[in-house]
Amino acid sequence: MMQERSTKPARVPSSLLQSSFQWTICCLVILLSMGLQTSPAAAAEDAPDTIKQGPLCDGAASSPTMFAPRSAPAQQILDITWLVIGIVGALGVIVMAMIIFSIVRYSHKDGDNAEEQDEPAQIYGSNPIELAWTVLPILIVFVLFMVSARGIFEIEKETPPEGALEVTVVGHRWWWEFDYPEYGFVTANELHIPIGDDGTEIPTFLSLQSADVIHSFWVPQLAGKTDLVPNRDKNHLWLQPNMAGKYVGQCAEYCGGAHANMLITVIVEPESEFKKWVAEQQKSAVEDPKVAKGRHIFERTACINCHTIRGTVANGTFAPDLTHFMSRTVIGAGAAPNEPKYLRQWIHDPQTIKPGCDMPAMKLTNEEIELVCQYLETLK
Ligand code: HEC
Ligand SMILES: [Cu+2]
Repeated sequence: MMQERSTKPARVPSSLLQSSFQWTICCLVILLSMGLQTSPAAAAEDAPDTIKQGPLCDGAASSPTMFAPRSAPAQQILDITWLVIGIVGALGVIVMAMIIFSIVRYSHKDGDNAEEQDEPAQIYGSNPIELAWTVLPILIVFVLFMVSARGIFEIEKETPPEGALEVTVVGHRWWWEFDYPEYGFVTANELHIPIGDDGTEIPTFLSLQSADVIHSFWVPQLAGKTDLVPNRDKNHLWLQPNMAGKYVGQCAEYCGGAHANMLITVIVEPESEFKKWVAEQQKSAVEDPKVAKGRHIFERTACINCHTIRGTVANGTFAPDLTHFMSRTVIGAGAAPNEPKYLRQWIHDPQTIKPGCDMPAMKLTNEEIELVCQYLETLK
C-alpha cells in the first residue's frame, strides 16, 4: 500500500494553471459586461433603410443600466447585488489564491526525487476543519438568504404604498398598454409618472397583466424585472423615482417575433407637468375639420377594429389607443421615433419598421397615407 501511494508525485498539469487563468478572465468579462449595456437602438439595425437609431436613453444615465439606480427599489437591488458580489468575490479570490499557491508551491521541480520525498502528514477526520467548512458556508448562505428575503419583502408590496399613483400595465405582443383607472384614460408605450415639484418622491404602484403571453416589465434604473402573466393579475411593481428624466427599458421575457422591439419608456416628470399631461390625456380626441378627409379614411378602414380614438367610431382594443398619439415620442413601442417620415412608413407598411408586429400593411394609396397621417398628426 505505502509503496503505491508514494509513487512519483504527479506533475501539476499546466492545463490546471491555464484553466484557472481562463476562469479568472471569465469572471472579469462577466463583471465587465454587467456594467456595459447594449443600446435598445441595436434592435432596429436590421430594419432596412429606416431607423439606424432608435429612441436613445436620454435619461439620467446614458444607457439603461441597473448600476445607476434612480428609484428606491432599484437602489435596494443594487445594494444587495454589491453585498453578494462582495462576499462571493472574496470567496473566489481566497479559493483562487489557494489554488495558485498550491500550483506554484507543490508542483514537480527538476531535481525532485520521488523516492526521497516524505509523504506529508495524513490527516483523517479533523473535527475543527470539518466544523469550519460546514458552519462557515451555512452562515454565509444564511446571511445572503436573510438579506435577500428582507429585500424581496420590502420590494414586493402587495398593496399600494400610501399616496401612490396606481397604473395597470397590460403587456401585449408587442407593445405596452398603460391604464390610469383613477383618471379614466388609457395610453400606450410611454408611462408618465410624477415626482414632487420640489423633488419629493412619489410612489407609483403598477399592477401587471398580460393580454396574451408572458411578458416582463424591466426598467433597470427604476426597479427589478417582474413578469406579466396571462390570467393572473397578482403581480405588482413599485417605482419610486428620485430624479426626473426619461428612463428606458424593455420586455425581458421572450414573447415572440417582435420581442426585441418591445421597448418601454418611462417619463418621470414634476407633478405639475404630470397633472397637465393627465388633463390632456383625459380629453377626447381633437376634431380638426381641416383633416376631415383623413379621418374619414381612418373611419372607413379596418383601423377602427384594432385601434381606439375616443370620440370617434374607432373603439378597438387590440392595438394602442391613438386618442393622443402625438403625445408620444415613439412609434411601435420604441421601434422608431415619432417623426413624420417614420409615421408614413409605418402606415404604408409597419413590417418594414417592426418586422413580425401585429399590424398588417393596410394597402392604402400614397395619397390616402398622406391624408391619414395628417389626421393622426392632429391627435395631440
Ligand atoms: C389588425 C389590427 C390593426 C389594424 C387593422 C391597424 N392596426 Fe395600427 N397597430 C396595430 C398594432 C397591433 C399596433 C402595435 C404594433 C406594435 O407596436 O407592435 C399598431 C400600431 C399602430 C400605430 C403606432 C401606435 C403607437 O403608439 O406606437 C399607429 C399610428 C397605427 N397603428 C395606425 C393605424 C392606422 C392608421 C390603421 C389603418 C390604416 C391601422 N393602424 C390599422 C394593429 C392594427
Ligand atoms: Cu414581451
